[in-house]
Amino acid sequence: QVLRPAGSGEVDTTATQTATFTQGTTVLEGADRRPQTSLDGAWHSIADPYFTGLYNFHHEMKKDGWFKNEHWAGIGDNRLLEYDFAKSPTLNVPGDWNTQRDSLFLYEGAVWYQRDFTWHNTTGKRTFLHVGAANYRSWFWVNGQKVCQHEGGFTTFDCDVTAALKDGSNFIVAAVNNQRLPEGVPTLETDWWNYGGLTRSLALVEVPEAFITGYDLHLDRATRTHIEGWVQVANAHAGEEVGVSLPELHATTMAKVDADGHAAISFTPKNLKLWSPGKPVLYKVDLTAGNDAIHEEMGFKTIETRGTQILVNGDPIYLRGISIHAEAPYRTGRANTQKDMDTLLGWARELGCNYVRLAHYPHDEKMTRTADRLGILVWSEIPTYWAIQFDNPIVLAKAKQQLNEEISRDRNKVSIGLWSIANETPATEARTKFLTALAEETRRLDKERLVTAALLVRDGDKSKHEKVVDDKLGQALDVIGMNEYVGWYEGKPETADLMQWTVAYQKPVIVSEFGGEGPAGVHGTADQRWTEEYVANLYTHNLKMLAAIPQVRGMSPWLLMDFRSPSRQMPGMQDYFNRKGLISEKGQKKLAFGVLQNAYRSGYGNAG
Ligand code: GCB
Repeated sequence: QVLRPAGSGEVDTTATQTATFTQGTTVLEGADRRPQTSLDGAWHSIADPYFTGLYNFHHEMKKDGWFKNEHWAGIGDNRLLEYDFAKSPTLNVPGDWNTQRDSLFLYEGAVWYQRDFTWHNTTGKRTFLHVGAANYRSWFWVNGQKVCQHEGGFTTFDCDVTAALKDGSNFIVAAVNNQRLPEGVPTLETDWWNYGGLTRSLALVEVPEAFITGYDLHLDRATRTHIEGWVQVANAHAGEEVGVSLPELHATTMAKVDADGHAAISFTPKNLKLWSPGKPVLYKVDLTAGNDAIHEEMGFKTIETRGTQILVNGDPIYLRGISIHAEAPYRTGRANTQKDMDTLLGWARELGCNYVRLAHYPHDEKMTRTADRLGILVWSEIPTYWAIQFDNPIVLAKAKQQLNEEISRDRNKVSIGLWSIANETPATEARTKFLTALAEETRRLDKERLVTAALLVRDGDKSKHEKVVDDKLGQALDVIGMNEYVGWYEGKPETADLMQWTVAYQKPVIVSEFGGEGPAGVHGTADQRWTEEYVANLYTHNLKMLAAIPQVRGMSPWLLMDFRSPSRQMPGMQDYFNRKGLISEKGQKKLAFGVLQNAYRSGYGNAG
């Protein structure tokens, strides 16, 4: 072993984390509205289960890791090289690796990616690498130079690659590791497939030296005619002007940035029509700052609560929804194409939905853009799921990072109505403290949306079939989300008829989940588990039960389409799929789809 070249001597401390892993990333807001040079397509790839490309035999980071992208010329080339991207198979980006190569179907570990690209430098410009998502940890090098590393599998991030680029041919190497971590967000247990890789699009985005990094333009709740917010510009001098205009309404406002590059915006375009679920009015919005411009497409609405009501543009609304995982229809794998978004949200509309819960993590940005266009209200969530390490401050920092990335990307999407900070977490003191901090962070980042979480419900007096919703976290929320599984994890569908509900909060409640499981095409009687008839009956009884709870202002049953999950193994019934979908992954509608559709189309729900 002593004859081996040593590593850089830099010991990787990330295993026993003392700080968050993410380094060198930011969120370039509105990046999808800027001109982009796509890096999508075929990338060379190497599965590296021992992460030999990054660590030496003493687990020190290598100086000459695979990010150097060396090529072996064949016999006669006497350098010792043990990898060669150019001779390795490709994976398509965007895409999870699991559904692209049989040997990677169950793989959890590191995979390397490499591709060449041509680039021409423009003076006075800055270039960012825009990553739609990489699950779970990722490292990026441009021309052998490290540019950033990121943790979190579902949020969008950008890293400044200006200094690493050269004129002409360039190469980029990424390592992505989807190993589940006890101190991860999410943690070891989830009920979804751990799809690894560069699961969403990558691109290069060029901006001028002084550029818009973020903005928040929203309708104020008091007047509902007034647009307010801010634009943030990097590298601007105090006093430089920022412009915001809605050309279709001939409305323009100018504002000056302060020493921190911040400009407050406030103006009242005449004849502004509001966006609402089912009435998706969007406007072109042009943002300018010096040489920089972003051409947005935005809508304007307000959402708030009054007692147990949810108000959109001041009007009480009942949210007829459905939960959706980012599982690709027809082909499985991570959903990431416009067609995936159109299919999933098209089905939601067919069902009669005015709202969707995008579980359990931020979905592709195309999804929220599509919801804006279709007029569907969105519940967006970060994967603070089940029992993450609530007593670990590093985990709180990671959750806050994901929240920041989620809100920075989507705060200007008018479809967003609710930010969900958690799903089915244990009601411990550490949990409540952690999530209360996340609720505060959410409001600091966006005061215009409602804060919610999907809570567990507890049994009260069992002899009276009592169910109680009194989780302490409810105090920190605007809207109480609650998951219940009467008829599936407990009792029979008819048990729902006996249930007595006590909700301790005079706040709106959204039933964030209920449902039952069975494959499309399996038929039997209404009391035979796994049959379409059983699940349809479960829906009928649950719909009746939930209509009697006075605080309920919406629901998103579990869920639109079957999705892959490693814990769902019953051969013939599940085969690695959670079959609670109203539609199979092949697009077959089950009986319960019709039950919910009938209810929604005949005006189910009480807006209060
Ligand atoms: C839940 C979870 C969801 C699961 C679902 C189920 O409560 O929030 O992620 O997939 O139950 O099917 O058990």
